Amino acid sequence: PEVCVVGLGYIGLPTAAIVARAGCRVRGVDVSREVVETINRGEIHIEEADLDGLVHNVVSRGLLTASTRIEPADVFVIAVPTPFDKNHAPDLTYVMEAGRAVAPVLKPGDTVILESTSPVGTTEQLRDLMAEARPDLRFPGLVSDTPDVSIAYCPERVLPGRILEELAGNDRSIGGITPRCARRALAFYKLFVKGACVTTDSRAAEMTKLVENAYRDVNIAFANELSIIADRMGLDVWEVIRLANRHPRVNILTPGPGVGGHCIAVDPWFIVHGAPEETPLIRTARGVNDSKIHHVIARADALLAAHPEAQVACLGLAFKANIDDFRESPARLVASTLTRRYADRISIVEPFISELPVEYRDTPVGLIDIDTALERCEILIVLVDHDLFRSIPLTERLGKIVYDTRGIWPDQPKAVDASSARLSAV
Ligand code: SAJ
Repeated sequence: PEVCVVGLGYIGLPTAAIVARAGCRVRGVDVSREVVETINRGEIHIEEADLDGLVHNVVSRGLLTASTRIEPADVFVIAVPTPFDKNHAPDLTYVMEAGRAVAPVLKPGDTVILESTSPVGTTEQLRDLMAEARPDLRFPGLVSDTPDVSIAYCPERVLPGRILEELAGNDRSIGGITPRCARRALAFYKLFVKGACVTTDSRAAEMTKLVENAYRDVNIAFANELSIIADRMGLDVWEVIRLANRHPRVNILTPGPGVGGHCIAVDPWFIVHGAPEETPLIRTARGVNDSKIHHVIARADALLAAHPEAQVACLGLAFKANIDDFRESPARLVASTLTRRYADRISIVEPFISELPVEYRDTPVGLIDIDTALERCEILIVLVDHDLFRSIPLTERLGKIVYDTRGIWPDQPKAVDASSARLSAV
């Protein structure tokens, strides 16, 4: 089939590239002219393992082309952002705009698949919008006879940093507006997915995606709450978790400076918004994870105030290890808050950038490499568990005052004075 992927971001571009590798002719569509030009040169605008080689390959073989215009195809995959507004209500503007743009080129036999994380009922709303735009076509769920087009929801569930591997390897839930729609979408995913493809209806598939990320958020909240409790009690949370996880049915996740990224910190709100009275646990977990950032800021602030002469290195700005993605990053918020208070003695180490973000423009804060930080700084604040930081041996950290919010250096001796001894246990 000819495939059109709408939205060439972290999900759309890798999907377009993998579908093209499977031998389909793919047109990728994006509103950004710059993104389109970059891809048509065989280059990429995001950092993701092995994606550059793959895109270069499929573009040079003519299998993938990018454009700002949607044109007729057999399968449309919509992978645009679904942010939330200031009241945590889902903002479906981009999804509906994509539907509005696809509708005019639809023809009988086409399949439209929504992949964007969406609140329950969105796929049906998308169907309604397209049905209104195209009264000449029969849409699924609205007619008793065979519809002209198929519409399905199939959420991505790939992990940034492992996108290509997981796009092909992970199982997929494929939710059709009708079972026939699900079968049509299934035939498409079978072209490039090696994992199991399980069919269901669109509402169940929408909820499944939200539930996966809410599950993760709730479990990280448990770990983060434990870290605050352990700090209060003067315990080493990493040791407690390591010991508890030896139980065959216990698997506590890893505390950190908070939950970042554009998925886990966002998707639980879509469930809360859909059932406000029935979601005390999910809502509280969000609150715990958000407040962990402020706990870390307060602890770091106390440490810096207790050592007024010390040079400080903040290690990492990304929202998690080994990626260049800074969206909703707790590390970035911690570092910029500390910068507002202690700009003259803070430096940042972030191997995934060559220039500090805008908030540092009028500050004396510098971006330094890890060797310079180890030479120059007495205080190290670990905010991201990049492999580069994890690999620093104890011999190079001896004598440093360390606040390790990610638990990457379990062998670090506790600092001598009371305030930092408690800190190193956080
Ligand atoms: N984090 C912790 N402790 C942990 C695990 C994660 O503090 O034990 C933090 C990370 O540092 C990061 C945030 O949580 O700030 C989220 O990181 P993540 O690696 O758990 O997840 P994401 O946001 O990169 O990707 C998630 C994945 N969902 C699940 O694992 C259920 C991925 O499979 C989804 O496709 C993705 O969201 C998405 O797009 O929805």
